[in-house]
Amino acid sequence: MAKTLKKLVSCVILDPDGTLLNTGKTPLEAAAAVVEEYGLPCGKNEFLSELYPVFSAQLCNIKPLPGANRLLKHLSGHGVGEIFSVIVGGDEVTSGKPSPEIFLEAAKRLNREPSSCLVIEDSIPGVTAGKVAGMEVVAVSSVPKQTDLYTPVADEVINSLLDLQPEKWGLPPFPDWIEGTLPTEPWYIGGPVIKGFGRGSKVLGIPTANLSTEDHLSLLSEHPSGVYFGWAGLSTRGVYKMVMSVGWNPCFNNTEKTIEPWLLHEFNEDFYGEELRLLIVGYIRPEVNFSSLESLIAKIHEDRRIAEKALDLPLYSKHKDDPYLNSSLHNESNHA
Ligand code: ADP
Ligand code: RBF
Ligand code: MG
Repeated sequence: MAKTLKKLVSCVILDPDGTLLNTGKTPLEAAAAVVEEYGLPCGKNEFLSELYPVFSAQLCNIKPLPGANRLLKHLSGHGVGEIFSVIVGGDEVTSGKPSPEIFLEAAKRLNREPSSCLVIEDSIPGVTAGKVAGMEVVAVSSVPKQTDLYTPVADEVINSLLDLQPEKWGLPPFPDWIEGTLPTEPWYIGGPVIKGFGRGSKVLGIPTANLSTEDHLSLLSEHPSGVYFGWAGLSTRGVYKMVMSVGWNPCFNNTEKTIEPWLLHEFNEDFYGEELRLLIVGYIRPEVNFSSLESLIAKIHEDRRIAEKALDLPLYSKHKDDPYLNSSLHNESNHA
């Protein structure tokens, strides 16, 4: 990964509403907010019916976003702040974003120059407010496939907090990356192998065993798109190393978020219809829109080498014995 130093900062300003928590709005309230925020050319009901399947979990749950707790722990552990050295409420300023007021007030209370503050924001008005305040701004894209919306204003656009590199801003690097991988809270997904786009083996020479996406909408929306790895169990065959992408495969501009696991083993035949169990234990990188198929293929092979090696580390290899992978009960769904 390129580690270009962008600019030195000494504090970080976050909006817990967008970046850390998705506070408990009703789906309709959340839809109205999104329609308004992005000036979408549709009504909130229309938006809800079309996009609710994509956003359902993100819109109204109250879980911190992936990577948020890790970020807070990291920052507070390095004296970049207690978890929140100062808090400025939206009701303590006269104008909301895109006015820079709330960020300037935060800088003032932190006793910092705006130029030494890094704002992490997921909304476009928020990104604008940070820049107008004279701060460095990392945009965490909250609208799938719409990262370009942020590019003109933000200093950097990332897909999720998993991709934040504090060292680019002169802050201490995350200590948990190991051999090119980031350990994640393990997550589980499984079901019968279905037909995919018929592209993996044919176009890339890389078969990916697809699972139904409709059955796992909320699970898929909880996890940022990107390349992950872990263990794969096939009920009648065994447990294998696995590397996969989650997302819209930007090289092919898919409209559906899919999960594309490549089992790191040579099989003599297809296994459509068989029960596939995946235990995902780590993250490698965001999805990329490569300019050629060759560079996509080369990158996937690099992902494979990284995953193969990392999965031998005790941290990851211990999960190989998880009973979820071996259990051959087809409709047991205690994890999925
Ligand atoms: P599809 O678009 O239908 O998913 P692919 O070209 O991606 O087709 O091939 C995936 C299929 O190939 C899987 O469903 C599985 O039956 C088979 N397959 C054979 N070897 C592997 C492997 N190592 N990893 C994943 N799938 C494999
Ligand atoms: N597709 C992309 O468009 N961009 C990627 O960065 C990308 N990375 C992948 C990494 C791995 C490990 C795998 C298995 C697939 C990846 N793909 C990526 C998905 C690939 O496009 C997909 O498997 C095929 O399109 C088959 O549907
Ligand atoms: Mg496939």
